[in-house]
Amino acid sequence: MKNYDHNKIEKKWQKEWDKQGIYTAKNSYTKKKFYGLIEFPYPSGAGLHVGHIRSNTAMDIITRKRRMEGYNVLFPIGWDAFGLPTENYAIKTGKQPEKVTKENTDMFRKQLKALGFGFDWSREVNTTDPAYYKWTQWIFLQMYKKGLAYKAKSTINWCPKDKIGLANEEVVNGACERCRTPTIKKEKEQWMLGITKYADRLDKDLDTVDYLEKIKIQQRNWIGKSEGSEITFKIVFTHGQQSGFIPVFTTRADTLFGATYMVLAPEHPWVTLALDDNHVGVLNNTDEVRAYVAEAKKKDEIERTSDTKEKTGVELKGVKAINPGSGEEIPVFVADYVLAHYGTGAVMAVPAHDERDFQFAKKYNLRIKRVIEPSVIRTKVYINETMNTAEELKNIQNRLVNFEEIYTGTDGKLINSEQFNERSPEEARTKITNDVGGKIVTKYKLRDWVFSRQRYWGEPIPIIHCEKCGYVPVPEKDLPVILPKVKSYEPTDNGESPLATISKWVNTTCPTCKGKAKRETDTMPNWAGSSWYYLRYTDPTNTKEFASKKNLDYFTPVDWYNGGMEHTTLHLLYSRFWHKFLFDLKLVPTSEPYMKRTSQGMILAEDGAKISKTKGNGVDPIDIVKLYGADTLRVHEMFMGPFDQAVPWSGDTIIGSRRFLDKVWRVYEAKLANDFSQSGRAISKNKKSNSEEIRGLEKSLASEAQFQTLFHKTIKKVTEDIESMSFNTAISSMMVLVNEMDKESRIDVEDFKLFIKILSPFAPHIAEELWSLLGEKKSIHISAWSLWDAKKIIDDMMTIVIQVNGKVRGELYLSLSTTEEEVKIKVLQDDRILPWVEGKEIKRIVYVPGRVLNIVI
Ligand code: ANZ
Ligand code: ZN
Repeated sequence: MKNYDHNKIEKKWQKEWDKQGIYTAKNSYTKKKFYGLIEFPYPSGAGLHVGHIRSNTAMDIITRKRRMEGYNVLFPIGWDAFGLPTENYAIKTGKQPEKVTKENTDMFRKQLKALGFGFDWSREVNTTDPAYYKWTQWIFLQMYKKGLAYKAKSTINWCPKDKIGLANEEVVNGACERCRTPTIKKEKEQWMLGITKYADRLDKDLDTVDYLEKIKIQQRNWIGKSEGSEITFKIVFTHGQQSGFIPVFTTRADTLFGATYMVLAPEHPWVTLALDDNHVGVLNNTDEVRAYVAEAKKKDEIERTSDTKEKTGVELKGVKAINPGSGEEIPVFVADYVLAHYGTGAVMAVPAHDERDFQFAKKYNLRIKRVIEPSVIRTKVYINETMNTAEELKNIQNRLVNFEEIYTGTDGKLINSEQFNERSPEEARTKITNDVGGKIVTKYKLRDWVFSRQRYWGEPIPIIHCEKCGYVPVPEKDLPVILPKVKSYEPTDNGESPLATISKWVNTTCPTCKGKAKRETDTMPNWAGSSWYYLRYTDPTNTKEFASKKNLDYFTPVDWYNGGMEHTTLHLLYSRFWHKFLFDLKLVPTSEPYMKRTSQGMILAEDGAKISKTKGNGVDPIDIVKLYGADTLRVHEMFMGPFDQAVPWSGDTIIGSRRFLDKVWRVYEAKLANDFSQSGRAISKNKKSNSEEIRGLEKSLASEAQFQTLFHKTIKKVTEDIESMSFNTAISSMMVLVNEMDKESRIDVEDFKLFIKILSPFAPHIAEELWSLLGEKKSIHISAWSLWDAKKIIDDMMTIVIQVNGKVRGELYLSLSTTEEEVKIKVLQDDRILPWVEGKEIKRIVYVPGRVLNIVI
């Protein structure tokens, strides 16, 4: 008997697949296509760990199934290789980032190949390849031409250690996401991308795609669409003289009459103006306000808006606002819980109906005026009458107590609001907005995207600064603007990119006036290259366009994209934005890039901690491949737990997955290997006595039917489970089946082939080996997917357990239509039962239909 030698088998087939190019997507244009995508990896120096390959394995399984279903499959891979870790490594070692990237991608490629993923390696892309980033720069220029890329002064989060500007999302709890140093705010001219122009479509078009609900929710929250009103308040000096107008953004215009003070963000232009030297005397407490504003600017947004943090603020003494509803004069505060960049940076505070305003009002002793009467109070009597449990009563009472202080709901009617009294909040919202000359507006939390870094290892921004002409885009024929070699990768002390020190590169001539000019030295953020890479895969070597229309029309959109939840709000949103922009230029055929998006749970370290390079708690997949085989690792990855949930890596239980494959091998060896070569069918050859033979045959016919049912049910289950990404249950059902096969005396070779086909996406090497041992010449991975026989799935047999005086003495496998009488006769004739009842008086026979027959003697 031959052993299952994974090392030999896996290497052999990987070579063979490469040679035959079975995973190469064909530019066939007519065949139905399937584009399966995973997030391309960042090739770090640490290599892949077992956590990285969960997503790959899942999409590999899905694309293998699609290939067998007759699709022309595109399942590409590449490298998202610009970014900080490589650059920081270059700074430390002086090694060129290109060299480091090459070494790392070579290592990653080797690892991925050893796992037997069916990637189309002929379409490999690398974001740091000038032939690739030429087109990243080109797309940037198209955005520039449309006014979507612009330079603006903005306060950025600055990491003093990395000397880098960070996007908001790269700041975690007030510290740099990478090095954990607390960030500070810094004013800097930055390139920005106008993603907010697409906010509405990015939100709305989520309705048209099949994303996991939690992904849609996260995207919607990030975009933060909010419909409300803009209402303008008059500002007056204490002595009554008018000073100007300040608009506020509110989602609750119905509560206008309850606005008892106004709050401005510390960065609000009005505050800045009041504090400047030309406006001395506008405020009576300039110093106090100035100090508060300076303090607030140090804090980050999360800290400022945290629910648990005590709200602070300072009154702007010397000015008042006029509530346009009630006409009342109300105080104006500056407080850091109001954000400068949301809405209008100013709010009307309604402490009776807003939680934050309520806390603030309590603290500073401000007037609380109720303008909404909750409907629950009015139904109090009714509730009391129908109340039946003490708990319910208590619940209601609690709510009533809360209402006395603050009510944030919208179920009720207006009070203390003059002509609007008795109206519902819903209705009052528009009525009040119109009455005070406000307007209904939609606001978004989303901000424009800070698109420059002052670092080396990124795409140079293709812009030239001319003394006369201002910003001039690099002519398209001069693309790519190649990253020049530098001596030191260290950012300069004033925070400029190291590119700024290479005067030969920086100094250039203006494409427009031929005068003296300088190149932009900022580079793009690491999200640039990944914003369109899935388009390049369709046509990766095109030198005339980022991809041909023909290929884009055929291969896009991506049919199924799987990736991490951590990329939901950044990469996913950014790439949808770029895609929509390209769609508007008619350069891609659809307005959404990805039809379907799913997400895997994380694989944690064995102790449940996050796998991280610094902790060194990652397991190298190659070690597992050597010991148990890639197929075992793949099965184990998918078997460890539900795909969408986090699971700790388990090195001990991997042996279970290996045993499963061992058993598959053994079934082949024991029941198919010998006979196959002679007759193509395995036949049981054991010599048996006649009666034994007959009973055996009867039994085997019965169990054969039972087996067939299980067999076809398994095909169905695996087929469906792959679609719902329930890989773990697909595997466990195959395990059950293989256990049954192990017990069967014979296995039909065609059945076995159907089985290894459904196993093949999970364990492609062993399946291929067995397939070829069974005489097949073409790869199993391009054979047709197994279909189940619906007729065989209907279970029309029953198993009757036979007991004598309550003790199990055997069982019978009978057609469901067998009557009680027939069952009794069969049992009493059965020679397993006869010895127990012969010569005894049968007192009773108790039959539980379809299950048990008990003979009482
Ligand atoms: C008065 C009011 C009364 C409000 C009430 C709420 C409840 P969303 O839904 O997130 O859009 N707001 C407006 N601009 C703000 C800013 N720059 N910083 C902090 N808060 C701001 O929230 C909109 C509500 O958040 C607005 O409606 C405003 O408070 C506040 F019973 O106005 B509201
Ligand atoms: Zn010029």
